[in-house]
Amino acid sequence: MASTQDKPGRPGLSIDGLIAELQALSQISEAEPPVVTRLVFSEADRRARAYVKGLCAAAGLAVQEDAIGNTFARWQGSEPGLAPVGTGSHIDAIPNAGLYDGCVGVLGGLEAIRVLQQLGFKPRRSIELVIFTAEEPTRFGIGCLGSRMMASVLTPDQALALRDKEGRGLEELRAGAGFTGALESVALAAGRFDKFIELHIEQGPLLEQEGIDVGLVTHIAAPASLRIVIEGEGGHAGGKLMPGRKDALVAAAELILALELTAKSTGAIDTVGTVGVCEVFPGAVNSIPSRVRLETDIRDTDRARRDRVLDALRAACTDVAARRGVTITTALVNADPPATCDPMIVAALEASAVEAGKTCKRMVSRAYHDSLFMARIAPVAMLFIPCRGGVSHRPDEYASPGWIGSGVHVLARTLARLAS
Ligand code: HGY
Ligand code: MN
Ligand code: MN
Repeated sequence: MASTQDKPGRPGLSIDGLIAELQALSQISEAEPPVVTRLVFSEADRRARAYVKGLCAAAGLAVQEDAIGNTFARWQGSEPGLAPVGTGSHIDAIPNAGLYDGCVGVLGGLEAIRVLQQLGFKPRRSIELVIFTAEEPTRFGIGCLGSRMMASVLTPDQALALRDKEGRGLEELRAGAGFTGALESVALAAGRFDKFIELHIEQGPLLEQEGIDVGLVTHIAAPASLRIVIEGEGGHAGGKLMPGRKDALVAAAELILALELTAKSTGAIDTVGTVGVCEVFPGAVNSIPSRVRLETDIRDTDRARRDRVLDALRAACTDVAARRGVTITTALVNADPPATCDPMIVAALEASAVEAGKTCKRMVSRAYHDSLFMARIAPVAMLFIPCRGGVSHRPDEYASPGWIGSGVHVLARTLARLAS
């Protein structure tokens, strides 16, 4: 059971099929391949879901979907009354993304199940593959919609209030994708899963730099997102002289720089701040911007340090508004606590890595993942594999078959351990 780079002559189980499936999934995109864009509830998302569900059914898994499309593919264990061991991730992708983020955890999780089936393993606890709806924040501005609702971190009413850029809500979009049922039914009770493990690319450079096969995640950083709307006076770019202008975009520029400076000056390398969305109105070259919307992303492994950056950014808004005579309003989209992975599962992953002859190290996850919310209802851990140059959220994101094979190998051994 291992990667395509098995030792010569050893009857290993190749993952060539998995690599082909990852490539096939990447072709299901709203953008021209190799660029992957796959927004939740888009036509591409629907086709991608159908493709993966087909693979699960072909593996003999019982597939179910909840009211917003979280998908559960179960390999029935010999004791069906026991809570299953879960694994999985997401297949939605931000614009201009790569093919490995999330998909390695879904198709790699499926491959781990198939390898165990081929080896004749019989699980006592069921093993359940999960495909989470809307891990990425692109559609509704908040990440992990599916796992937040599963963990009751986001209520049905809060979810119903979400809107995408075209003003469409969850009800319209989920119905359009064929998902019905009471939103209350998405919430899972604690204990629904005995344990949960997510396989994912690191989305950072450490494993590749240090030549380590797999990462054992001990903590998942705490993400926060603050929406900032700046309103000025606008006006004619030629007729309105510089004195007395109330230019919303120049005010926004000050805030963008303030976020960068604050994130850099906490004294901790784990603090990060990003402004990934800057929407300018009216967006005409000869019109002074009258309204700007900024979506900011602030993270840290330490919640209090992260919240100090949030507070500093709010203070900068007050200062810039007063000095420039613009109106600035802020809204906190989310400010989640970090998650601690379950030491027992981390130890099981480590034991599996050693058995498989793979090198490993404990590390934090700077990206957030659905495991951040699964940790509210089950013991979780994450297994990282390297990605080239640490690159992610770009079309040149890449994980080698050897790296993927190591991740699948260690995951399969650990699932077998936990499901026995
Ligand atoms: O942004 C994140 O950390 C994740 O990739 N959605
Ligand atoms: Mn991502
Ligand atoms: Mn991801």
